[in-house]
Amino acid sequence: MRETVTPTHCPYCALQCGMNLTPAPDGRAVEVSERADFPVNRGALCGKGRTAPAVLSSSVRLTSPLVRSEGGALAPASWEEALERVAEGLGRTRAEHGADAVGVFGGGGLTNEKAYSLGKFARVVLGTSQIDYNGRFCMSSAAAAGGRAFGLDRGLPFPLEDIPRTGCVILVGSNPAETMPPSLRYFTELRENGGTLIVVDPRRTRTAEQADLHLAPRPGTDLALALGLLHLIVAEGRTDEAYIRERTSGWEEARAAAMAHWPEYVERITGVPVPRLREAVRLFCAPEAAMVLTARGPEQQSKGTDTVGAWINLCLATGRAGRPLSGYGCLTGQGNGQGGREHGQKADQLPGYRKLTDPAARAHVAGVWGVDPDALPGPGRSAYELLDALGTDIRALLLMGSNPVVSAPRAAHVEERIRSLDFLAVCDVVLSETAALADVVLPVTQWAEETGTTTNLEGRVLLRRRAITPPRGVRSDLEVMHELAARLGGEGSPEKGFPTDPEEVFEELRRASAGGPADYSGITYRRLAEESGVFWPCPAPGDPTGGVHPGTPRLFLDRFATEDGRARFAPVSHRAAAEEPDAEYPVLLTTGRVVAQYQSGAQTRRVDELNAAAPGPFVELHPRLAERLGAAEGDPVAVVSRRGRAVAPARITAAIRPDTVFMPFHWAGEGRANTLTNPALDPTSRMPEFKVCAVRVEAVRPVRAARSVPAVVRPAVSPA
Ligand SMILES: Nc1nc2c(c(=O)[nH]1)N[C@H]1C(S)=C(S)[C@@H](COP(=O)(O)OP(=O)(O)OC[C@H]3O[C@@H](n4cnc5c(=O)[nH]c(N)nc54)[C@H](O)[C@@H]3O)O[C@H]1N2
Ligand SMILES: Nc1nc2c(c(=O)[nH]1)N[C@H]1C(S)=C(S)[C@@H](COP(=O)(O)OP(=O)(O)OC[C@H]3O[C@@H](n4cnc5c(=O)[nH]c(N)nc54)[C@H](O)[C@@H]3O)O[C@H]1N2
Ligand code: SF4
Ligand SMILES: [Mo]
Repeated sequence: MRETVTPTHCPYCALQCGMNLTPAPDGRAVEVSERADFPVNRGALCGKGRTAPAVLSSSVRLTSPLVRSEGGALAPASWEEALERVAEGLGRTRAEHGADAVGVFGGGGLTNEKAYSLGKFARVVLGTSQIDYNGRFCMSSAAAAGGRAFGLDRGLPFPLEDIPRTGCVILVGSNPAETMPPSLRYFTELRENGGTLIVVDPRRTRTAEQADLHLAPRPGTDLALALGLLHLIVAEGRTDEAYIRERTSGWEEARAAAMAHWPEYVERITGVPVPRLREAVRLFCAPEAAMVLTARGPEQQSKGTDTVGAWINLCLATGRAGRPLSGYGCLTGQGNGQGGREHGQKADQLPGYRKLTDPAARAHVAGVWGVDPDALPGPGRSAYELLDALGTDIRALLLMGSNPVVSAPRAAHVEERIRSLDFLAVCDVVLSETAALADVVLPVTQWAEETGTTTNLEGRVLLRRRAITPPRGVRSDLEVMHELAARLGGEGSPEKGFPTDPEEVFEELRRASAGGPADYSGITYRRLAEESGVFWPCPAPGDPTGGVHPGTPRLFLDRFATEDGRARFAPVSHRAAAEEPDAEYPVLLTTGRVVAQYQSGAQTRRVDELNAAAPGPFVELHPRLAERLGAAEGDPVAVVSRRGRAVAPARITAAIRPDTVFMPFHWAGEGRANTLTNPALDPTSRMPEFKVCAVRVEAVRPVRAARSVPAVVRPAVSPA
């Protein structure tokens, strides 16, 4: 047991707050203390980070592999037996139905080393094209739009420290007060410095409460809203013509599309009054510099890519991108939401943010992996499409770092697909709702028990360090892949290509990423241990005597990463959500998060303090809607969509639009929000429409008034 303090990072969200861990006397538990020297959070932590050590305790986690017996129950088994069963289950499916009948599903919480190894494992060991991950549900629309506009996608093209020094920030569908609390100070400081904050959210969230201006559009109408703002910018002569000429392309088409979106028309679609649109334009255009930041609100829509494109257009038309203290950014979500999307667990991707369809990329990565480029499969299905194909085209699945039974859209259907698999293997730290359906569950080590790198929402690569000894009986995800590669590889077994030492994996990742858009080749564990992270791209110095590359905190200042160096406007027009309210389903449902629970809740629902703060699901609804239903605070209400029915207590608040209800998605069972959500996919990013679907709301008991809402409620909302 070591008495030393280990500086590391939180296991949860993309802020990747720095924290210090000190082992408790038993050498297993750890205590969290402030790590003030890490610049992103300067010691501050939210309740999830502070209580994260609770999930390390062996009483809430898996410490033995589980194998499903003939009788159908999961029972403890040896590692040897469990690994054999997984190799047999995946191997037999591959032999009988072909490599593409084996699927792999990863997660944006996995370290870079794990994400990289998983992508390689799928393509080299299993030979399958069918790999994707939960990041598809997270920021894939922003990634697609960013790539299209700038030629390169990195969540934030600048560090968070730039926020307090800009003039205005529009925060679109982002609730950092609950989803990244320590980041709120950047927005507070912005306002203290005289800058302004605009929040766009159908709910008056804790974040919106801090804003100078809150716009509350109907869910699913952000595209129209952004077009309306651009219309006003043009009409009021606030465009930056010199910038448009010198640094962009595609303006004429984008301008024409925006001009077709009259403010009054946009008010009708969004419910945001024209004077508020004008006020937003004034606040955004007055200062020298400004930013637009999006999160899941506008992105998790069946038109998320175009919607983000429309918000980027605002930055481009006003000369607010690729200039100091200005730009568009996406606030990524999971701990390694950024790195997890760069190193090959996405269906169309190779490490270094390379494209699987690019012959040069295939040749480079195949060279690093020591395989024939022609042997690498092509792109596979996106996450929801992959889950939807389970039990039919895809008959066996290896899942690492996600809990889709709770978090996937149309979850009852996904659960049914998972149950219909011939074979399911899950690596997890706890028995998640998805792991409970597996044929084999492999218990793995977690953050404080292993070393690895993550890349936070700023593109800052960080080192998470092992602080304590894992409990007996668990192994790391890297060890699992090493063992499975040995068993499944056959002749010339490739297990040596799957090192169990994370630093060895990172050294290979450096080479694989070298020369790619997300170039990590100049980053080493040593540097990460000494610096507060390194921003990619960070190429290795060309000549051996050259100095180290400092990394790239700020992108695009000289040119964009497109071929001609210009940013591209997106020629986009408004279109409706996949499901609009009608007589049968007259209300809109949107979904999201609360501060004390994380994602599917697999980890945080095991922490007493967090459960006390957020004990279960709820339906947030406006007093007017509640009155119509005859529902009082805490009464169970049923929310019914074309996919199914969920029941949870009413939480009545004037902070939400009267035509909309909100449910957090952290819980399984009767209150599972994803029983209701619509898997309509964005045509480009394949992002499902988590943020809007049509529902009917019914009082379950006591029934004091009408049983359902009779007509579409469409107020001109003005909660600010
Ligand atoms: N406490 C907590 N923190 C987390 C997480 C967690 O599960 N719990 N998860 C992490 C992850 S992976 C992610 S991706 C981030 C997500 O971080 P956020 O994007 O901040 O979280 P959400 O609650 O999903 O959505 C943000 C807001 O979008 C609003 N919204 C809903 N529909 C619309 C719409 O149509 N338009 C607009 N403009 N807004 C809309 C919702 O009301 C909500 O307040 O959080 C990270 N941090
Ligand atoms: N309705 C609705 N649904 C949503 C969203 C929404 O806003 N609304 N948001 C979507 C978004 S943005 C996201 S990111 C997804 C997230 O949803 P999920 O993909 O389900 O994410 P988690 O709950 O974090 O699941 C991670 C699982 O991996 C385990 N785990 C943690 N660390 C490790 C590790 O190192 N190795 C292994 N093998 N396992 C590990 C955890 O215990 C947990 O069971 O949900 C999506 N679903
Ligand atoms: S804000 Fe995110 S990274 Fe920071 S302590 Fe909370 S969950 Fe962890
Ligand atoms: Mo996410």
